[in-house]
Amino acid sequence: RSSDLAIKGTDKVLLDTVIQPDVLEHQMQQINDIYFRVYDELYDIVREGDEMAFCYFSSWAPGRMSKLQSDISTMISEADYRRFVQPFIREQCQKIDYTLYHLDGVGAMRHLPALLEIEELNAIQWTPGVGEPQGGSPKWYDLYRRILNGGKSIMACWVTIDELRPLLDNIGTDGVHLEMDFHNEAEVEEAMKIVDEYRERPGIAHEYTDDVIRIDTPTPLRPFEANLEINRIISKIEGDEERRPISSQRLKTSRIPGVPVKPSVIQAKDDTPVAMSVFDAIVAGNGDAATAATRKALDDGHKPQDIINGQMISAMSEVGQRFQDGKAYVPQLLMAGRAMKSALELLKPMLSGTKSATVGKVVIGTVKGDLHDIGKNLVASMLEGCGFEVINIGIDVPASDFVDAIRENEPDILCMSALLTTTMTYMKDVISALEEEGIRDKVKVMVGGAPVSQHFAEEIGADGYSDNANSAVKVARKLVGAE
Ligand code: B1M
Repeated sequence: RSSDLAIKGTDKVLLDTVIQPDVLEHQMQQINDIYFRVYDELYDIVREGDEMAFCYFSSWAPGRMSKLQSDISTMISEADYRRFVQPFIREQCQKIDYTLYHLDGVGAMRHLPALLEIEELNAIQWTPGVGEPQGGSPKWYDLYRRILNGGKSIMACWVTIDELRPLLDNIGTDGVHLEMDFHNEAEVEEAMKIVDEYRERPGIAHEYTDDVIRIDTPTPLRPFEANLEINRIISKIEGDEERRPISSQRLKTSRIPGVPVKPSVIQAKDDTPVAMSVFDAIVAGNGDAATAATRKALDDGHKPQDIINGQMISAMSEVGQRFQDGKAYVPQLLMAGRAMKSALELLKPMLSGTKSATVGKVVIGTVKGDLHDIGKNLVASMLEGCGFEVINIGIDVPASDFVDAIRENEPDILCMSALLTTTMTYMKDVISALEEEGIRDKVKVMVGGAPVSQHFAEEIGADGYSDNANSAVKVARKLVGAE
């Protein structure tokens, strides 16, 4: 959740999935416990009358309600989600009567099966994310059907008037919440009219025997309407009225048993680090083993530069490729970066002064107004792992600080990252500042981040763009003429 990221810092949370998973689990439980205490106190203040809660996603429920989410879900594997997220989301669903999970972006979609396993979860809100069509697009019909078939309601976001009828025709109306953006009153009325058409039709009668339901309608029903009607009748027959709030007292916390504990370093039986090659140790994200292997390679007579070029850089490329192919996740990339860094420390004193020690120098930062730093840090760590000297100047960086950093460090490349459509435009301001200061031609500019595109990069006059940490290295190498 956002709270975990804010308290500990995202990188630390992600690294702890590998380094100290038990501590992370314990902390997640602590946060959940505090969350419930605060929730109850706030609920008593905001509720009106006996039962009422209102949550961030413009939703109301006749009782305790909450929106749930996990911001790190997009960065971790399914196994890690089941261990570090699912049990805590489950506990929230059990203790809060009405719950709506914010499924954020295509990268989080792989966790849907784990979410659908949470019996007490009521609804899933789908947010497609940057660069994807919004919630009314046919692209998401199958996803909505999967969620509805899994027994949850859905919330489709930013559905347009034109998309409304096709959406309801394809997924029906049962369990469907709509969030729409309107520009004027007429659009609101039109949407209400369309939704009204899909409501229960008057004058429908039915009779049934043990195995046949006969429905009489004044006008023919469309297939989805017939389905809705049949479901309604079956519910009535079975006495299954509307879903009732889940009592918080009735339900107890449950944990998923049998999830294996990950070792923090790969160990031999006698507790000494396994002898690995530098390459394997970095790919495994094992800093101790990477340092030991580097020391051994030096003892065996290998030159520092050969170890870097022959093993370290190719190991980082391997992990980067796995990440790009969806076979490794952010924690693995961070661990590999750390392993590489600690091994590199050993070589640094032997390299100082040699020009060939680095491929090039880079200043990197996330632009002003933007606090997202995980993607930027991954790019930094990949660049570093692949032989660049990297000066990471952090997040929320104003143009003046970029200018100062360039003056001070004289890098070959200035790297800018932005994750918000509202902040990416600031990259242009930075480039303008470089021009005003007369240093634009002294440095190549490379940009990236989820909302940024090749087209945008060209439009603002950047020299390079990449959409992920792995290809960022290739682009950077090209920019410094190393490829
Ligand atoms: Co925010 N957030 N967030 N968030 N957040 C997004 C980005 C968003 C898409 C969520 C959504 O609506 N679906 C949305 C942006 C929408 C938009 O602009 N169109 C959003 C929003 C709206 C917000 C807030 C405004 C929310 C609010 O408060 N109402 C707020 C803004 C705060 C601010 O910056 N001023 C906010 C806050 C946060 C947290 C602080 C909670 C947290 C950030 C923690 C941190 O970074 N320390 C956070 C997170 C984690 C996310 C999501 C969930 C994940 C982003 C991420 O780290 N991805 C994200 C939704 C999502 O993606 N599902 C979301 C993993 C990372 C490895 O990928 O950063 O894309 P990424 O980096 C990639 C590539 O883009 C590329 O390489 C990386 C690795 O392959 N790359 C480069 C990145 N930089 C590059 C530079 C290069 C080259 C390649 O060259 C220089």
